[in-house]
Amino acid sequence: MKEHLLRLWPEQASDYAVSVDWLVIGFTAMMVLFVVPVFVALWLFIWRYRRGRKADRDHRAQSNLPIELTWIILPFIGSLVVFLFSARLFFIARTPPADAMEIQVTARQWMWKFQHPGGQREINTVHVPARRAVKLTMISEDVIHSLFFPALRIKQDVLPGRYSMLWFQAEHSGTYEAYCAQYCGTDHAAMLARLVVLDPADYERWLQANGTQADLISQGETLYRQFGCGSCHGTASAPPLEGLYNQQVKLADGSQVLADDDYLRESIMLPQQKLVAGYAPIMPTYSNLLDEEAVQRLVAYLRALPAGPAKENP
Ligand code: HEC
Ligand SMILES: [Cu+2]
Repeated sequence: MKEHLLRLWPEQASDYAVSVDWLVIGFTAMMVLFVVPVFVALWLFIWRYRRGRKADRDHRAQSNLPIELTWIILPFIGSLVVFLFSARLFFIARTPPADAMEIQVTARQWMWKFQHPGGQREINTVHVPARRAVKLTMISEDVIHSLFFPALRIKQDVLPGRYSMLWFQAEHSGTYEAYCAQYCGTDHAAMLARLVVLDPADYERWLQANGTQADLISQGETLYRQFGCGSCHGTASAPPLEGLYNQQVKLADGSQVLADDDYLRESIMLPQQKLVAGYAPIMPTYSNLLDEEAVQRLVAYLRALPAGPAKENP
C-alpha cells in the first residue's frame, strides 16, 4: 500500500478505480473552469458599479458572435467528454465479463456471507484472486443493505427478494475494507467486511486449505434430493428443469419470461407467482424452508443442468 502525501482518496485497487478518480478530477477541473470566470466577473462588476462610483452606466446592447459561440461550444464539448467518459464507466460497471468468477453474497442484519463456486463459505471476509474478474451475485435476507468497496470505487444496493450484481477486477493483492452503505438498523455501523485480494497462486492455496466436501453445484444437488424436487420434476406433473436456464418460459397467463437467476429463485420461493403454462399450481412454497444461501446453491445446480435429450412427456 503506497503512502500518499495527501490522502484525499482511498487506495486504488483496480483500474476501474483509477478511471473513476480521473473522472472526478476531470469533472472538478471543468467545474472550476466554469465557475471561476463567472465569479471573477461578478466581483469585478460589483466593484466597478458599486454605489457612489461614477461609472458609465449607459448600457447599450452589444453583441460579439465569436465570444458567444466560444462560451457555448467549449463548455458543451467539455460536458460531452465528461458524459461519454462516465457513460463508458457506467457501461463497464454494468457488464461483467462472461468468464468472471461468481461469488454469492447474502446480507443480513448484520453480517455479510459469501459462498465460493467451490463451496467454501466465509462470513465478513471474502478472499478473491488478483487480476481476475469477480462477479458478486447478492441478495438480502431481511432489509435493504448496500455493499461498498471504497478501494474499488463500486457500490450496489443489496435487496431482499431480488438479486443484484457487482463486479470488479482487483489488480494488487492486499486487504481492503468493505462497508454496508445503507442504514439498516442498530448495528449498521458494525456491518463491515474485509476484501482479501490474493495472488492467483495464493488464492489456489487458500481454496485448497479451506476446501469443502462438495462444490456449490453438488451442494445444490443434495438439497434438490433432500427437498424431494425430483418427485415431481422428472415426472409428467412438473416441467423438466434440464436446460431451462436462460430459456424463454411460457406462463399460464400467456406472457413469457426469461429463466434467469431471479426467475429460478422466484420459482422456488414463490412458485404460485409465475405459473408455467400447462401445469397445475401444485408446487409447494419453499420460502419458509430454504434460506437465501440454500436457494443460491439450488440455483447454481439448476443452471448447471445440461439440456437433456428433448424429452417427450413420458
Ligand atoms: C409437488 C410437486 C413439485 C415439487 C415437490 C417441486 N416442484 Fe417445482 N414445479 C412443480 C410444478 C407443477 C411446476 C409448474 C407450475 C409452476 O410454475 O408452479 C413447477 C415449476 C418449477 C420451476 C419453474 C420451471 C419452469 O419451467 O419455468 C422451477 C425452477 C422449479 N419448479 C424448481 C423446483 C425445485 C428446485 C424444487 C425443490 C426444492 C421443486 N421445484 C419442487 C412441481 C413441483
Ligand atoms: Cu446493512
